[in-house]
Amino acid sequence: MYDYADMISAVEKGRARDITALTESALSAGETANNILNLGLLPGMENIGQKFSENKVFVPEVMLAARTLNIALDKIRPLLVGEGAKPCGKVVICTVNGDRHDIGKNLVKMMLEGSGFEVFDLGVSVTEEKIVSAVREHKPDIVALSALLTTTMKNQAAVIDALSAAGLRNDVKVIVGGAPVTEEFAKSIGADAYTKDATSAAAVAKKLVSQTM
Ligand code: B1M
Repeated sequence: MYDYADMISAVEKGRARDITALTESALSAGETANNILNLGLLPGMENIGQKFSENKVFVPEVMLAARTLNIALDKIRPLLVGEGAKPCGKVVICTVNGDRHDIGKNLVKMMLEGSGFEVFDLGVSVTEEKIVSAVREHKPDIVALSALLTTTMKNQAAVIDALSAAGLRNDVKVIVGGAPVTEEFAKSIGADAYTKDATSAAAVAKKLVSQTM
């Protein structure tokens, strides 16, 4: 059993300069990208998240941890997403307006790419107007919206309203997710699907696309 203690601690303490070597060492030891993500990186983020909610650490420490995790994600990305099948659809993805959390969104993006989608990533804190214009430009099958704050969940609804107002709602499926988002909330705002994690987001996206074909 591989010992992930150093990797967990490197993420938690935001030791960005150590994370590449630790990730490489886990890969050389034969660990899979999934194990590295689920046993090394995410537990480190959970630890710092717990301390953050107890006011034991503050935004700068959490930002360093997030940066460290993102460096490792970049490293394991090709392994996590695999070879990628031929494009099976297009997705516009972002974190909604007012919300700057991007780790979950980046994971969803990776899984979608790994499932063969062409993904247009608009980034974080993206306004409804920008999303509408990206839908006009890229003509995606799916718009994927992430929200991590209870105060920004409502902006997923605002995107759906903006798509309707622009006459584009029937052209795309909208999937929503993020820690505070629930199935019930997704239904209440008229989203086509809610998924709890990145893997199920990719599976649901495939299903939605196959239904429209
Ligand atoms: Co923030 N933050 N944060 N934060 N932060 C939370 C979310 C919080 C729960 C922490 C806490 O208090 N316990 C809390 C929200 C409380 C609430 O709304 N109820 C919070 C707060 C309050 C804030 C600030 C307001 C703090 C402040 O400034 N006082 C501020 C807001 C800034 C803003 O966005 N405008 C803020 C800032 C930050 C940092 C910048 C420091 C940093 C983000 C860095 C970054 O993302 N680059 C940060 C972080 C890292 C967190 C925690 C610790 C970790 C989030 C994370 O990345 N988790 C978080 C506490 C926690 O969640 N334990 C917290 C790992 C990631 C893989 O999980 O994003 O949930 P997650 O994604 C999951 C699923 O949700 C799902 O798939 C992923 C797993 O496979 N998923 C989708 C996500 N999007 C999806 C979309 C889909 C489908 C599934 O379909 C489209």
